[in-house]
Amino acid sequence: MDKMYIKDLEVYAHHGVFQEEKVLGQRFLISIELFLSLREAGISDDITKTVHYGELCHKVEEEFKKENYDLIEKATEKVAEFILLNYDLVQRVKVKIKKPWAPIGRPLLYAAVEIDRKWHTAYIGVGGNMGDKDKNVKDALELINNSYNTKITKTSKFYNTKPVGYIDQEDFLNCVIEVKTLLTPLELIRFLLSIEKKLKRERVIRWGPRTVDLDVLLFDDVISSMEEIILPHPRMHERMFVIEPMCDIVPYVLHPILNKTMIQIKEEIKAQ
Ligand code: PH2
Ligand code: MG
Ligand code: MG
Repeated sequence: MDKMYIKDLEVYAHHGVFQEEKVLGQRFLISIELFLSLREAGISDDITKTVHYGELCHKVEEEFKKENYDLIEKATEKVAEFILLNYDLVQRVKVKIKKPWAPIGRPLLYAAVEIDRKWHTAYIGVGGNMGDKDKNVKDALELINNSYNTKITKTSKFYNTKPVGYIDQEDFLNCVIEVKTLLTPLELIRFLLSIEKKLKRERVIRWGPRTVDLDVLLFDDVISSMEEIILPHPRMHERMFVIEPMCDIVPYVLHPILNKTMIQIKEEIKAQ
């Protein structure tokens, strides 16, 4: 991927743990690597097809001075987030912030942190079989989309499905969505759990009735076996109520372990 660089943008600000840093302030050096395609601007010579680095520097400075933080970690996180939220062309960003004059009673060239942040693509399975199912599912989608750092980019058709697993319950309404998110897998799961709670989901019977169930199916190409987050979702490839709607929105996406497309998986389930 192409890149654009800002090196050592000098900004005077008041971040720091020590009182004198908060009061007196000091100089910070901000370096930025933007990952974006420069091809269109390279062909057309059109500034609107790229990032205006002069404007970016002014905006970053303004953002960096808006609030004072104890930690350069926090100030750096805020800069990265600001860029990803405000520059649609930018997929990924690295931000490094140096403090060359940190008052630590020792001479040093600088103290610095560097972070690497990007928009992730995740697929979420949505299902519900209690109360007003259509409303519950739509409310869940709205709550997801109302967050500033997770946005729905595709929505499948809605499907009425027979319960799978624990059979003695009402039919489900199911769909899947594609989102772009700045969250980590664990943060995304916790965010979705908080929405399930808001919509009054009570976990009584495993695989039993629920107002709304939100499962992370895929997160980029991440493979994870952590207790709180197993990726890809361990049963997604067995479940027509997941694979059929996946085929609506991304038929050719690959399951990163099985190395098969959603369409191939659908054909396999059908054959069983
Ligand atoms: N979810 C389950 C178990 N069974 N069956 C259908 N049809 N739809 C679901 O969303 C579903 C299910 C566990 O999450
Ligand atoms: Mg589930
Ligand atoms: Mg679940």
